[in-house]
Amino acid sequence: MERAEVFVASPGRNFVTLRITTSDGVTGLGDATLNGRELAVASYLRDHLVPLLIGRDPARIEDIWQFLYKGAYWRRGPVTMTAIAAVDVALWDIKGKVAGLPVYQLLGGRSRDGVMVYSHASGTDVPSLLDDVAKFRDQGYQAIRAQTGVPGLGGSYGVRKGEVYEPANGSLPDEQPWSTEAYLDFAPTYLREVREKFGYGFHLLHDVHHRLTPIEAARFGKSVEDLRLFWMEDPTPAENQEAFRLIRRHTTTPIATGEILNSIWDVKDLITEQLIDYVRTTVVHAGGITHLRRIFDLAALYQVRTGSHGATDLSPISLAAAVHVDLTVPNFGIQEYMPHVAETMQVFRTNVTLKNGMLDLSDEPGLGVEYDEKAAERFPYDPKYLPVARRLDGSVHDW
Ligand code: GCO
Ligand code: MG
Repeated sequence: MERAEVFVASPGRNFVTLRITTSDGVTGLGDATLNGRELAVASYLRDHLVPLLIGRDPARIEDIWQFLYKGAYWRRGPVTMTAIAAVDVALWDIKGKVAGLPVYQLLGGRSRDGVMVYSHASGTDVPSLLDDVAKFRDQGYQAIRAQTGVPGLGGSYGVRKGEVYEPANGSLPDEQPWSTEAYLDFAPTYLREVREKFGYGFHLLHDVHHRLTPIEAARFGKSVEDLRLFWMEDPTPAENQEAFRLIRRHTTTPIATGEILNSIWDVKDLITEQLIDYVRTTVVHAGGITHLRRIFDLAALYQVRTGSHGATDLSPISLAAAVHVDLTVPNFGIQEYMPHVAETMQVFRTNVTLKNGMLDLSDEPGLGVEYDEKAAERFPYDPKYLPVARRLDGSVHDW
């Protein structure tokens, strides 16, 4: 590797991008975006990893992964694993370009014709949520996540405010009220309204955003069993993998978790004890294609399927990398998908296409993504933070 550059830009939202150039002039791109903590990863890359890459053979992807992971002494964690992921994905991009093959061919070729996605329907209230669901049904999506603001709580959490869902906002975190009681009474009622209005001919998903205790999550799962959710996502914080055992004992509503987890160790018990149905780790936050495949292979042994995070705080590079992986793994489940805003697409060019709720990509070598450095200069870094939830007594709650 001759050069590795880190770009921080905010075309619609903040993204950190790594570009590696080989001595033959081949370039590879990696996403290094960690929502609300972008500069920490940029510094990890610029100050600590880039100097280690120069002069190293870009073909040795596995060896470089081990070198960066074990060589750091400090293992795991979102900043480290996002930085390693960016290097790993850029090296797969380079390998594909050198071989003249798309990355999915290097991963074993297609296991399926396309990648089923779920979109985000949301609204500040139930009528606007139902309008959003109708819009996505009309657009041909086969799976839809439904979220709406809880009455009396100021419309917070996981809900679109303007045209797009973008919770990171403001140069200081927005502190929003939360009541588990109000949520537990309300959420099942609007999910029921969605089923009553639109029927069972599509997959319905819901994100709990880690806001319940295990027994509350068990109650929620039980109360929506007849609505046949595709999954309830992040029903409880996952630091304690054991917690999911209690939820599992009480409900057949499928469980998904993993978007904030970074390594195979963080999901090991969840997978091997079959405490979840879908693992949501991503290329960008879980160590790149090399490590994600290891997680997905472990999951396949236990009939756990994939359902990678794909909100717009993951850059188009991550989305493309996800589609390459999703096309190949035998235990693919679903891919989260939100279209990036127009400003983002002025900076990133990809060949990812959407048709009938399925993503696909062309046979372009590598990842099939280009980064327009000049266009990115028009969008300087713009600090934005995710909101923080406080219970009605003022104490901090889980996101
Ligand atoms: C998801 C996530 C988003 C988060 C965002 C935080 O399932 O897509 O939970 O809703 O808001 O990705 O960075
Ligand atoms: Mg989520």
